[in-house]
Amino acid sequence: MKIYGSPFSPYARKARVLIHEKNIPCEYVIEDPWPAGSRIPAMNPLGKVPVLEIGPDNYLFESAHVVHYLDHLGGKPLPPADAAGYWKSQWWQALGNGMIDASIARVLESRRPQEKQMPEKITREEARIARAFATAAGNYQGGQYLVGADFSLADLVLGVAVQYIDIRYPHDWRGTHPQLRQWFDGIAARPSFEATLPPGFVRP
Ligand SMILES: N[C@@H](CCC(=O)N[C@@H](CS)C(=O)NCC(=O)O)C(=O)O
Repeated sequence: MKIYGSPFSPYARKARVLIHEKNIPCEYVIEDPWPAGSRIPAMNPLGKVPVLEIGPDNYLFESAHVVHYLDHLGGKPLPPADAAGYWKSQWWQALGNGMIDASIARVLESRRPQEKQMPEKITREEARIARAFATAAGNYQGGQYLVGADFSLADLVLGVAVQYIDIRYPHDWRGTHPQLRQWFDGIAARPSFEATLPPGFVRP
C-alpha cells in the first residue's frame, strides 16, 4: 500500500498520522499535485492529495474516505465504539475538516497576486476559523482527549487542523482559548504528530 501526499498538505497528514498511530505498513510517496506533470491526476481525477494506492491501479481519494478506510483496516477502528461517542467524534472531525478547508482557502487567496486578492474572502475565512476555535473551546470538557478516555479521530483531525493553522496562519489562538492549548500540547507531542511535521516547522 502507498500513500501519495505532499509534506505540507493537512489532508494528507491526517492519513499519515493515522498510519503512524496504527503502525500500518504503507509507503509514503511525496508527489506534488500542482505541477503540470504531476502523477496525481492519473490516480485521482480530482487532482488532489492524499491518494491511497490499495492495489494495482486501485486508488482511494478524499481524505475522509482514505482515513475511514485506514481506520477500518484490520477491523479495529479507533475508539469510541459506542454510537454516542462515534457521532461525537464525527462532530469534532467535521469541525476540524472545516477548519482545514478554511485555512487552505485563506492561504490560496493570500497567494494570489496582490491586485487580484479579495480581502473580504480572507476576512471571511479568518472569521470562520475564529468561530470554529471558539466552538472547540466551548465544547472541550477538559482532559487529555476530546471524546472519552482514548485518542480518537476527533483528536487526530482537530489536532492536524490546529497545527496547520500554526503553520500557515499563526496567530494568538492560545491567548484567546488557553484551555485548548492544554489539550493541543498533548496531541502535538505524540510521536505520530512529531514524525509527520512539515520540514523546517518548529512547534511554538
Ligand atoms: N477534499 C479533499 C481536499 C484535498 C486537497 O485539496 N488537497 C490539496 C493539497 S493540501 C491539493 O491536492 N490541491 C491540489 C489542487 O487543488 O489542485 C480531501 O479531503 O482530500
